[in-house]
Amino acid sequence: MKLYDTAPAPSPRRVRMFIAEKGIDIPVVQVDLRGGEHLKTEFMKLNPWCTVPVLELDDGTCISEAIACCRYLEAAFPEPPLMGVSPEEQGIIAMWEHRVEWDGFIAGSEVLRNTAAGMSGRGLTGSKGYEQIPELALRGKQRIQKLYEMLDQRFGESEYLAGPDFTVADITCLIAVDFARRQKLEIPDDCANVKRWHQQISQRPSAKV
Ligand SMILES: N[C@@H](CCC(=O)N[C@@H](CS)C(=O)NCC(=O)O)C(=O)O
Repeated sequence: MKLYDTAPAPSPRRVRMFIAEKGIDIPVVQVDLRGGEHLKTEFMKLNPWCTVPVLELDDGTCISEAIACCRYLEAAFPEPPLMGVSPEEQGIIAMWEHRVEWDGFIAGSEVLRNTAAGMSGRGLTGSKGYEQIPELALRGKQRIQKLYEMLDQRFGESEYLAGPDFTVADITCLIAVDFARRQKLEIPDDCANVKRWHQQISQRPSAKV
């Protein structure tokens, strides 16, 4: 098995962190996004959506989409469980994970992809180039402020995002928050609960891979 990764990019970090929490070792292949390697025919054979991460299994089967890579790894390496065990846990964790992917990751992507000079003509991922829409970046910033409000309320009532245990929802949330912070959308000073959670999760060894 191998993981196609790009070290500074947030989406593959979700899978690296998941792998580290599982305590497994999977060889990594770096993909040069800046150099456009992901848009070349060779990479498109692995993932026609032209994104990292991609998990390539030993028989050549390729799984793209960060959460799908995690889903495969959870089934192949069940311990420790990061996606819940009981049907209720699995549903609740998936709900929170999806919420922060949508409200955090997608909002952060709207900001980055519609402002970065290096992403001109790359408003969305994939083989078709889309122009940037500056209004989407403004909306993305508003969405991140709303995310922080929602998270502060949640971490006031729950130690981890999906309940009493660390799960994949915390992984997605940490990386969405770090992605926003990289774009100068810092955790607001009045969000003490988010700061508490962020400091705690950032100290896990898996947060540093
Ligand atoms: N929904 C996808 C998003 C993957 C994604 O957007 N990856 C970025 C790196 S964080 C990428 O490959 N970008 C290529 C590009 O900018 O064209 C997932 O969860 O894997």
